[in-house]
Amino acid sequence: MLIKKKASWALPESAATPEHVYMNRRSWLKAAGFSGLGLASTMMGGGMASTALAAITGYPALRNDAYSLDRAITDEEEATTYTNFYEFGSSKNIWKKTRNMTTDPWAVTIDGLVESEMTLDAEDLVRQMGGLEERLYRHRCVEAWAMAVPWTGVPLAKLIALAKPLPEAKYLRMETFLDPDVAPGQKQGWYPWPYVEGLTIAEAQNELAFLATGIYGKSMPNQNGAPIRLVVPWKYGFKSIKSIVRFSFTAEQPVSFWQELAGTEYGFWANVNPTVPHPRWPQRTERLLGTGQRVQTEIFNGYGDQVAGLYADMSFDNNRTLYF
Ligand SMILES: Nc1nc2c(c(=O)[nH]1)N[C@H]1C(S)=C(S)[C@@H](COP(=O)(O)O)O[C@H]1N2
Ligand SMILES: [Mo]
Repeated sequence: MLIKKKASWALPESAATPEHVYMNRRSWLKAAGFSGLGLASTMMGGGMASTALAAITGYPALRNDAYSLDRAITDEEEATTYTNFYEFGSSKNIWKKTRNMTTDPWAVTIDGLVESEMTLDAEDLVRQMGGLEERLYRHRCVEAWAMAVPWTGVPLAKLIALAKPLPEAKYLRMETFLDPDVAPGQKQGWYPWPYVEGLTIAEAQNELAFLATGIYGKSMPNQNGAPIRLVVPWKYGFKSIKSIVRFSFTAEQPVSFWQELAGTEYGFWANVNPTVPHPRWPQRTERLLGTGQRVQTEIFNGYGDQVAGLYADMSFDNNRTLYF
């Protein structure tokens, strides 16, 4: 059939849809087992289809204004090109090396002391946990650099509700993928791969604990921990484990990656505290990425109102390991 005038619906989808919606629609179609132009162009015929698909993937998500910042949002390019991801090397400039990582599909296992053990695709998990929201959070690396970014994701408490931990479960242990062919850093045998992190169940249920699937209103770039990573903004950045494949509920306190490597420098708790120096450098101030500015570091990274109660029974002054 001869098409005389190209109708708007015959435009390539990328021209008719904002980039982030288009990209996510494609990944949704792929996850749902659909491929090829035929279906995509049929579905984009009506406004309904694009609305429905955008609602499933959820970008850009509505911002939850309960989490506001007292500082400017970090430049996007800065936050997505200056990253810590030791699986791909120990430098901050590894973002290009993460391109070989395939994050769709992505199997996530929930196991251990739970009523409902399960393995499911990350996208499915997110759908089961409910809708995405955006939050502005600070991030403070133990190396004394900091940023402020819009994360998109789901409260971690929703994963706990889904898993239904047994009464004996006291901790949540999280693990990153292990695949040295994709992540050359994992060929370096002196590191205790895979990357592991942990929280108490109470910490994991705190309103601030967040599972992020996106940043800056788009799905997560590989280098920032696609497709799903933890964000716990009151703790030093190394607790915010990237590219998670397993959530295990345990009775014993998990030993985290950095703790196993250097327990006197990086402990289980790792709550941000300017008054307790790291054994090799002070923590009083932090450098704001991309600005040249240095500002005071705050206790719990400024989130004391939300989290100080978690540690009320613990003696911080007498136990450095509450920080490192
Ligand atoms: N799997 C994994 N997760 C990780 C890391 C890592 O090397 N591997 N680095 C951590 C550290 S030290 C920091 S500061 C943050 C950095 O997150 P960003 O690169 O998105 O800023 O990720 C954390 N999560
Ligand atoms: Mo870090």
